[in-house]
Amino acid sequence: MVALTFGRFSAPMIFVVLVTLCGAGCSQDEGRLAKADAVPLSGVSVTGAMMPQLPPGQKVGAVYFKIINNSAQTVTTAAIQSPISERIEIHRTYYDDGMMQMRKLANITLAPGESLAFSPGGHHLMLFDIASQPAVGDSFPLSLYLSGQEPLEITVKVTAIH
Ligand SMILES: [Cu+2]
Repeated sequence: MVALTFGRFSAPMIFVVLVTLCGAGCSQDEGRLAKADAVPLSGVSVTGAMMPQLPPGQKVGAVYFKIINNSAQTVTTAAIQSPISERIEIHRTYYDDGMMQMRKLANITLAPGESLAFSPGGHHLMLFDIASQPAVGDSFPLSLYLSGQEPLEITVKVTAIH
């Protein structure tokens, strides 16, 4: 009789205990995984983001910065957005017969530990159809999406043309 009662209650009790343990342990793990998918990789950073001020009448700007991948995984750019431009491309300057040319790149990929400087004469972001001329000293936001990650939110400072 005692054994039967024990048997009757033990199954649900164990079930509850397991669910409770799992509720604490498992959901935390799931939360961690979900976060790893959604949060910007903490090891990827962008520094020194700047755009030389556009000459009067010009609607195309170049943005430079340095991106560093100190995360443990290879990252690839997926999309770049900014409220000041509907069309942003990754370009690389090269010289053909002494003539400066630009090539559009689909994306850039950085292995763990790699960094890449976007700088005049090299890689840059090209922002087309900039509607309003930002003044020197102004800044604007730019979202850099890395595949499978939340975007890196970058502040681009407008600098004087040298
Ligand atoms: Cu360009």
